[in-house]
Amino acid sequence: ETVEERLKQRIVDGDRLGLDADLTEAMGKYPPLEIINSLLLDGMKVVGELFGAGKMQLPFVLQSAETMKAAVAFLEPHMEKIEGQEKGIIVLATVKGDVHDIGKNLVDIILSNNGYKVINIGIKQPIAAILASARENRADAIGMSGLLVKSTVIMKDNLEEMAREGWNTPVLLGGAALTRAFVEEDCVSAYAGSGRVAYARDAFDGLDLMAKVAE
Ligand code: B1M
Repeated sequence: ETVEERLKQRIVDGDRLGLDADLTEAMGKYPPLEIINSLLLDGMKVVGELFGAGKMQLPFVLQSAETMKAAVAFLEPHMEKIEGQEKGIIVLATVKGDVHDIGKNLVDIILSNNGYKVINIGIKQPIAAILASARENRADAIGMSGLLVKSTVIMKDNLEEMAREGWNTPVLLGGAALTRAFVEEDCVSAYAGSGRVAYARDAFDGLDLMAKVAE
């Protein structure tokens, strides 16, 4: 078995024993972000498929998620960082009712490593908490993440609330249940006339969008 196969399988199995040694070996071949994007996330995709098909139970999904988090924590100090002046401030949250945070935390790492200040306020955040943090930190952008289908509806509600309150801060939306069409049609019209709403397919997309927003 190659190190690539082993790492992917570790995510599927939630197997952390010896994880660091495999990650160290993989770092001899790939940069840390590539290990995450092309090896570890492949394993997570399999977990999602097995779970969706009823072939994997929730406690095992949790083990996979914990393994993913341990791997990211191990790799993070080895990632390239752009130091220097702060390019902009973003408040990042997983929306109300949603606990999924692996994607959000990857966005945090990638933005932080690229010169942005990220205020990551965590999971299950109601819009009031997100806005309070944005106000307090004078955020240049707000990022909302959510993986459940119901989270997409909450994002749209959040934008309506923001429009009602007269906000015009740009908003980035991301997470597996979203589609570009939903963001560009429903969400953009919910925030109509107020500010920009953009769909981030992945964390790098989030970085590109943040660069545009903070210009
Ligand atoms: Co859950 N879960 N889960 N889960 N889980 C999904 C999302 C699901 C699709 C699985 C499935 O059925 N196949 C399904 C949702 C179905 C739906 O809504 N229609 C589901 C379900 C049903 C549930 C529960 C309801 C199960 C239950 O309790 N019966 C429950 C929900 C609890 C709740 O939220 N209230 C639940 C719980 C869990 C765990 C706790 C066990 C665990 C999460 C642990 C954690 O995050 N700390 C978990 C996991 C791991 C998953 C899957 C398998 C993997 C998610 C993940 O971490 N992916 C997931 C299957 C799937 O997504 N297909 C699933 C890796 C991550 C890096 O990707 O977050 O998409 P993602 O992030 C990407 C992009 O989307 C983007 O960048 C990232 C990197 O490319 N991105 C952004 C994300 N946010 C962004 C924000 C940005 C920019 C980009 O800017 C703001």
